Amino acid sequence: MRKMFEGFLDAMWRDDDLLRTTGGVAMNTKILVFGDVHIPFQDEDAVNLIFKFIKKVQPDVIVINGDLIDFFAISKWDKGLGEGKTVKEELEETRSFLEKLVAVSKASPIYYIFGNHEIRLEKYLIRNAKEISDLVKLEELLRLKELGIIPICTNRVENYVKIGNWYIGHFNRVSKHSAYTVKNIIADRGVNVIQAHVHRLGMHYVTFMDRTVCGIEGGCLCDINPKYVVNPNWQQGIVVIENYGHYSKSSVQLIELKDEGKKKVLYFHGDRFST
Ligand SMILES: [Mn+2]
Repeated sequence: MRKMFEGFLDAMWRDDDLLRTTGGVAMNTKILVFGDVHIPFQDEDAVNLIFKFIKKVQPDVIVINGDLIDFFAISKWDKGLGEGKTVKEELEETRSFLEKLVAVSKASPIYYIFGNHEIRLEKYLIRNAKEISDLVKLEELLRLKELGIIPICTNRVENYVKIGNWYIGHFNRVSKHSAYTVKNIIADRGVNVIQAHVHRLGMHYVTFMDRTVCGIEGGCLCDINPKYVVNPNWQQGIVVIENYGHYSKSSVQLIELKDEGKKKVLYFHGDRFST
């Protein structure tokens, strides 16, 4: 059983925790959430656009919301599709992505939530080399500590972080249509969620007697026409939470990545970002 990671699941972020982390910048704190890059099946243009966005906007906190790496070679799926990158090559590409992220960004903390694809490594080891499975850890293979990136990997089913009143995670739930997944998560759990995993964009709100709850599906940054899926119902995007002094008053934006001719484009506060 993997050691609990410093109790992050239990840790409640208080506003002053973030104030400390961001050097006392209470106003206009920005949290960027993106996920499902699926290296080596990333959309290079989408990834380059996000790096450009980060460089300019400089979020205070970044959450990589799972499935950054695909681990195709050790999946249970059929490998006869000619995709063929080795685990080592995938790890090297993922490490380069993280190095670049740290180079362009001053964000602190940067969380890396382990999605079902990261968990593939541990499951593979347990199936095939159980006796030494606890000797190999993705966070160590990627040398996350050296980069100052915090892995969230306490659970083999799903992982999340709680920042303010937002639960940001790679929840183990999928529905067929946009926003249906978060509709179901909200119904079960009654909290604000930002879900990765489904590769769709969607928002769903419910107003209860005492509060309004919001669920967001944040899209993906992978190639949305890969060889291994036919005509997937996927969209690319990111999420930005902006906090004006208190989380309960935070504003959240779902930002779609668009194709304009051969360019990948997104709009944020009237600025146009383009590859
Ligand atoms: Mn996933």
